[in-house]
Order: sequence, then C-alpha cells, then structure tokens
Amino acid sequence: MRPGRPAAPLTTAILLGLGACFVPPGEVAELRFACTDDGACAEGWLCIHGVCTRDEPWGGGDGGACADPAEEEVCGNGVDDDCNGLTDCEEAACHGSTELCANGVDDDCDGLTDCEQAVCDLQACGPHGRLCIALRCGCSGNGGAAEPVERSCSDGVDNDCDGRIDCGDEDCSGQRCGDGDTWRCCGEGCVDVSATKSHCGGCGLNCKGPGSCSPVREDAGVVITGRCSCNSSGHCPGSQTCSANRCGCDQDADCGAQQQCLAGVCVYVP
Ligand SMILES: [Ca+2]
Ligand SMILES: [Ca+2]
Ligand SMILES: [Ca+2]
Ligand SMILES: [Ca+2]
Repeated sequence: MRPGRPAAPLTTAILLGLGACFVPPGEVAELRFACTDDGACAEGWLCIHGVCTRDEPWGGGDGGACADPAEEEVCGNGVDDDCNGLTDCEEAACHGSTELCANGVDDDCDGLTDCEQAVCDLQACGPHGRLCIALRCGCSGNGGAAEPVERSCSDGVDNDCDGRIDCGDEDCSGQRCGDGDTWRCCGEGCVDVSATKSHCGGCGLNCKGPGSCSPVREDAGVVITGRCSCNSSGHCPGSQTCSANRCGCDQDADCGAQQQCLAGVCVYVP
C-alpha cells in the first residue's frame, strides 16, 4: 500500500477478501461478508470495519494459506489484504497515509483518529454540518460546546446539528424566538403570545368562542404576555377562570408547558 492511498470502499474490500485469499477447509466464504457486530460472524471471527474478519491472521506469513494474495495492503479496512499476517497499521506502508476525518479509522497510524488530529480541524465529520472543532466532532452553530443545544431559537441556524432549525426544533418549544419576551415557539411557528388567540399568554392557551387575546402590561407599561377576554369562564383556555372580563390562572396547572401562574397571569419562567 502506498502511503496516502485512501482505503478502498467496503464492497471492494469484501471482494478483495473473497477473491484474493484462500478460504480454509471447513470455513465458508460468507464468513467474510459485511456485518454490523461480532454476533453476525462465526466463532473466532470478529466484525471489523463492517467485514467479518478472523481474529488472527489466517493468511500466514509463509504464503501457504493464501493462494493469490493482493499485492498491496489496503490500509484502514481491517483486512489483511496481502495475507502476510499483518493488518493495516501493523504494516509500515500504512504509516503516513492521509487521515480521512469522518471514517472512524486511524488512517495514518499515529494513534489518533479523525477529529483527534489537528489536520482535521474544521473538516466535515458528521451529518447536518458537524465539523471537527477543538479536536472532536462538534457543531459549528454551537461554538463547539460539549453538549450541543439549540442555543438560539431565532438565529436561523441549526445550533445542535440535529437537522432542525429554531422553532422547527422541538428543543425550542416555548422558547423566545423573536423580538421581545412575548414571541415564543409554539409548535413549529413563532407567535406573539400577547396577541394570538390560539396561543394567548402561552402556547396552546386558546381563547374560546368570542374571546380575544390582548396584552397584559406591567406597571411600567411593558407588555409581558396576553390574556383572553371573557364574559364567562367557558370562554377561557383550559381550567382558567373569568374575572373582570379577563381569563386568569389560580395555579400552574392552569397554564401552558414551562409556565407558572404568577399573580393570576401565566408567564414563562427564565
Ligand atoms: Ca480517519
Ligand atoms: Ca491518525
Ligand atoms: Ca437556532
Ligand atoms: Ca437543531
């Protein structure tokens, strides 16, 4: 194997394994087929890089067991391709190969795999925009934090690299998503809970019948949330009750998810 040569695709590796090496008496060719775990392989064989591979060299250094070994070792495929009893990094020729950053293999045989190597910094390492950041596979929209979270629900970025953005990510449910505290992710939409009849004061708090949603203001005039209008408790969301033509809560259970009842008003707690 020439240094720098990329590992062959799995199908090629399987074909090399099947076609190049002698199958010992009593063994069956299927033993070298693709696998997902050791249990899929016969006794004495291991699932290495997706291929059933005997856990000890079966080519033999004397060449006697390999009728037609491959000329060169294919590095990083978990197979002793040239049947000399040495596999991948056990072969000096594999040392110094180009490190590929998303294959789970120590291609250059320096003891470090993929993002663990500085050469992979900012290279793609996984789905949904994951990049090698700070020597591990991280999420670029999250600054490489150890536990990626959808840290902003209004930045248009899939911060946690799960393929879902802002209110489209259930992690943002009830979180701020626009200007001001009253814009919240309710379902997949960003709504103003101070003025939206179907999400009045909190996600899912639906003003029934003729009830409308209007803002609640603090003493300083700052809008804090919304409340439904009513002329009977029957117009109020869920278990809220009507008082002075405004629906209100008596307990947290009268409010939406992630909310508390404070002074008769459902509010999101920071
Ligand atoms: Ca690699
Ligand atoms: Ca390496
Ligand atoms: Ca985001
Ligand atoms: Ca996301």
